[in-house]
Amino acid sequence: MKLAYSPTSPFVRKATASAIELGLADRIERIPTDTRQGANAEYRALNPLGKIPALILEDGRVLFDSPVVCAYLQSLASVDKPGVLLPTEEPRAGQAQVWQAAADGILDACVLRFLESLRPDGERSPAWIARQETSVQAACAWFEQQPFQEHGFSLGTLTLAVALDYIPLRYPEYEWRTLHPKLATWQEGFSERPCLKETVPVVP
Ligand SMILES: N[C@@H](CCC(=O)N[C@@H](CS)C(=O)NCC(=O)O)C(=O)O
Repeated sequence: MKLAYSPTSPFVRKATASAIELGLADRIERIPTDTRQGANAEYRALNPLGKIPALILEDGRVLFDSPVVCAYLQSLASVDKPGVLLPTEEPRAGQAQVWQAAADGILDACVLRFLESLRPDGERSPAWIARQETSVQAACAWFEQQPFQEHGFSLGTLTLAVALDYIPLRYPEYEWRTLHPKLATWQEGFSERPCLKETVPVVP
């Protein structure tokens, strides 16, 4: 399998960390793919949305986006490591799914805010930036009320940890550690997992 990859993408980090956690990392070849200026036609033939990650299977099928890639990896490990990323029993099953969605939403809002902040004076919309910031802040406040400490590892908590690590890179003004002490304490311990330590983003 090949993974369209960049060292800074938090969505790629989800997929890579999932593969490590499931013991599948050795089966994945990483293909450097730069989408920052927009994907080229060759890559869009694989993923028409031009986004990473995408997982290219040996039979030529291409899987995207990151929730689909991670679910596929979990299906490959269904015998050895069942339910590691996607638990099957409630309430953990639902928590894993909705927490992944909320943490993906934090990532999307951070990316949109950052891209807007790069636009020239006069084209930049402070209202749009504020809207993305509200999404990040509200989602962090919502997470602070969730029982993530008891939940253990899943794709939900993995994505949450990836999102919290990404906030300082794209929205450094938001002091989430000070504002959300339960999340901060949890993140400190959770980040010790090898799948997170081995995938710390490299920012040029
Ligand atoms: N929902 C997608 C988001 C992926 C995404 O936004 N990837 C970014 C890199 S962090 C990208 O490739 N952006 C290129 C573009 O939007 O043109 C997922 O979960 O995989």
